[in-house]
Amino acid sequence: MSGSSFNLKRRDFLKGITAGAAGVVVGPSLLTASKAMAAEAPQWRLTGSHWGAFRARIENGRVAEIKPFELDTHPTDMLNGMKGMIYNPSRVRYPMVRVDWLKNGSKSDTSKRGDNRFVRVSWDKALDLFHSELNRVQKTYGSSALHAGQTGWRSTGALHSAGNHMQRAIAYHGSFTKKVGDYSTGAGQHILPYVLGNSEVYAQGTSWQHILNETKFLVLWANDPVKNLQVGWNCETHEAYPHLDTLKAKIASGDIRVISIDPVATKTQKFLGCEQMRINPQTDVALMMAIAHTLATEDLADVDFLDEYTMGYEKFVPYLMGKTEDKIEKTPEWAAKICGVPADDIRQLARAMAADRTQLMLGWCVQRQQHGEQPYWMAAVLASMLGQIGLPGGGISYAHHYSSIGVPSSGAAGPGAFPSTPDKGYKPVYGEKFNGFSKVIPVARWVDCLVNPGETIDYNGKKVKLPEIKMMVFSGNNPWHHHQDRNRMKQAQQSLETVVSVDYRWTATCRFSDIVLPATTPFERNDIDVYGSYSARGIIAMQKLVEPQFEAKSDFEIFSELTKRFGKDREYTRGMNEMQWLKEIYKNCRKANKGKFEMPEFEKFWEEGFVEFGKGKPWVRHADFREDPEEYALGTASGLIEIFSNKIAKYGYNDCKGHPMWFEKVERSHGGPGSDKYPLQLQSCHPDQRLHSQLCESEEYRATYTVQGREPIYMSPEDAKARGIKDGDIVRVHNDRGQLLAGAVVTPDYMPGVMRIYEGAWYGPQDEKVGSLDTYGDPNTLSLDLGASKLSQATSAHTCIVEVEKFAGKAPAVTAFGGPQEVE
Ligand code: PGD
Ligand code: PGD
Ligand code: 6MO
Repeated sequence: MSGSSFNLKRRDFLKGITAGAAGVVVGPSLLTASKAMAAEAPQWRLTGSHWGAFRARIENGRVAEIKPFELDTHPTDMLNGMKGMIYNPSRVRYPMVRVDWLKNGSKSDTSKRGDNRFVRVSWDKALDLFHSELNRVQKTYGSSALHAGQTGWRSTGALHSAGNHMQRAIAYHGSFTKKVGDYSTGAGQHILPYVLGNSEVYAQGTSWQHILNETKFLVLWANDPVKNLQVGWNCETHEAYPHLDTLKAKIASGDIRVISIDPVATKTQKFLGCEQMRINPQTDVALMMAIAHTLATEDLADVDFLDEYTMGYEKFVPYLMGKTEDKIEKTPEWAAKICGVPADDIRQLARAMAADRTQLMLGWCVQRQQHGEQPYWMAAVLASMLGQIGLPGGGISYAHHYSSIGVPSSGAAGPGAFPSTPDKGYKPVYGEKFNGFSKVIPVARWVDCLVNPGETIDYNGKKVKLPEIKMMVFSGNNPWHHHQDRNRMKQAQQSLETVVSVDYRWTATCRFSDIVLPATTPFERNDIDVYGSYSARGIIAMQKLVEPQFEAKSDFEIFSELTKRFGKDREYTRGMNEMQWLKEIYKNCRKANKGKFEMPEFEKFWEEGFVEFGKGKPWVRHADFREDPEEYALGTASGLIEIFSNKIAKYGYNDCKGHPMWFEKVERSHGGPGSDKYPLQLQSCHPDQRLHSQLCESEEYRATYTVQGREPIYMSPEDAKARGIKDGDIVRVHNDRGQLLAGAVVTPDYMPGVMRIYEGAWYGPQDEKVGSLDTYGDPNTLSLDLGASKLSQATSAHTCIVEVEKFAGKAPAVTAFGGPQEVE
């Protein structure tokens, strides 16, 4: 893969670090890895991260240099931002309390929350305040008023998983509102169990080897793996990239055809040099319907497959043919008007899919939209009509862009995480008191709880009564990045009496909190992690690189200290310290792998830093089901692929019915609702040079992509010209929900009517007032906060239209970075 300044060949790297260490054999074995390590100067330490494993040279107690781990043949450019993660002006240095909250506690003026004025306090004081607030909320309102259930992309490492510490510790004190689902795949993970019997989005997929050998036509649908495989949920290996290199070569030699269906020329499309089909945003279901129409009317559908492996096709066809409620036949001509793809191109695409071995590969962005369930369900219907599900290199996958899915699993067990729940038989200080409210809410509906407490909503066949929340605790997640519609949440969060945040960077979440506690980065503590979230290629030691900065403590320490305050610290820690936990975790992992995978004693492992398990065998998703649909029935109601779901039909929802359908969105560009006022779709895709909001604080690295110090907004030359905007200008982007400043990047990669600001850009409001201008460019200042449907209640972040103009006058300073204003 090109474009990475860390694109070192493993062999070159080893040559570099082992100079003078004659006799080191280069090969991917445990022995080699450990010898290479032993040969290094002692100040080099190994660690792992979402961005991959790397070695750091420590000089005078500071990280001086970083080099990718030698097994990583395709390290990400983001390693260039690692040092800046530790050393930057946005670090949370000390425990801090918001000025007015320190004076008035839970009766503070919450409209001032966000003014970013804080007082430094001691750890003891901060934890006492935290503890007394937990007591007060449990006593006054009960468990329903405390929400400590929001989780997110905490750092890697089995022991120091931040969300687990928060939840386990607080559960020893009392119960609290929890969440179900996540922001990544909310709509997908709810619909696919009805359709394919599994969430699919987090399941291992058909191995790349089969795809490269058997697939003739690969359809990347809203999918940018070259960008999105740079990070992983656990320590990332980047093992999928060599397969993408082979794919590129096979496209060049004409062995395989690849098309990217996307409004944007993606990093993947440009790397592979494959075809692109531009599509109007949010209209994929229309295109899919028209493909299905062509397959059905041209006798290209695999009726034998539909007969044997699916149910409900006969109930879907009348809808396709316009014989049911909407009376619209879903012809390519009908679809062309909505999705912008010419009717003949749609027909040709359908024919090409039916002609040979075809693999559909969906990304996740199309389901982070209103009615996000529909494209996922409809894609499964298309794959069923093509009849190749369960064949090597055929069928459908929903996750080949994520954490190296498609690289076979070694089969080894990884280290188990520090538990997120208390141990069996525990007795919390406060008993459960939910006052008739639901104990669990759909993850993206927590702001709705603040706006409409007590309201009952539909969710996945059930009713949820939204709790009245008075206190929230955040750790290992950043809601003032991840949630939608800043001004709505700013207003709503005023109803909270107390907000506690634990983080190592002064994010907007910290700014909008009352008590802020400084955590360590993953590089300031010892940990252990699986190398390869799905491939389980090995186990890596995360050796502490530097001492905790300023007054930071690990989450383990912070919550140990908290639990001490209510006499549960021994239960919480099980009487073990950091190293004892690591040994215990390792011991259990070794036991699980006994007889199958060799693992040395802990001390040897810790010294060497790595155990390698080897590569797994290639595998085909759904092959067993194809071979014997009775023996290997899917987990759906019928055991078959459900083109029609009786269960969903019975829920009687108006926004997700018995089979996939085209639903118009509340707002949509390209002639859709609202586009007369706000004609531009604003995508907020996942950043190429960050993990969400992580690394945005890394100053020098951020400077490699900002425009006049602002987050870039990418736009087409046509849209820019029509508005008198030039590359490099500061622009104001706005809609009825908010306004922000960003820096224009004009590029033909974007089709007219489509813009993008990457999610995770830090929110930097001019002040705490609702509606104030965001000075840096957080796209969630503008996004819509609406449940995708009554089925999933997932985020609809990508249902968002805006207008943009050149910013006139002197742009206000960026307020997003640099921490709080410290008040004596
Ligand atoms: P991160 O920025 O990774 O985002 O949302 P998420 O909240 O997970 O936040 C993780 C936080 O944990 C950071 O502030 C980091 O500093 C902190 N942290 C890391 N390690 C530690 C630790 O050891 N201890 C403590 N205490 N804190 C730690 C991600 C979410 O955003 C996701 S997954 C998706 S898919 C969504 N995507 C979109 C989108 O596509 N478009 C929009 N508009 N919005 C989205 N939001 C969602
Ligand atoms: P995105 O890049 O947001 O990634 O994975 P996801 O697949 O959601 O979107 C993929 C593509 O969808 C983009 O090319 C976009 O143009 C296209 N798209 C958007 N709207 C439409 C549409 O209406 N129709 C069609 N056809 N295409 C559309 C996200 C995944 O990435 C997640 S959830 C996480 S948590 C991880 N996050 C990161 C990250 O923050 N940074 C990097 N580098 N990598 C990640 N990988 C993971
Ligand atoms: Mo995600």
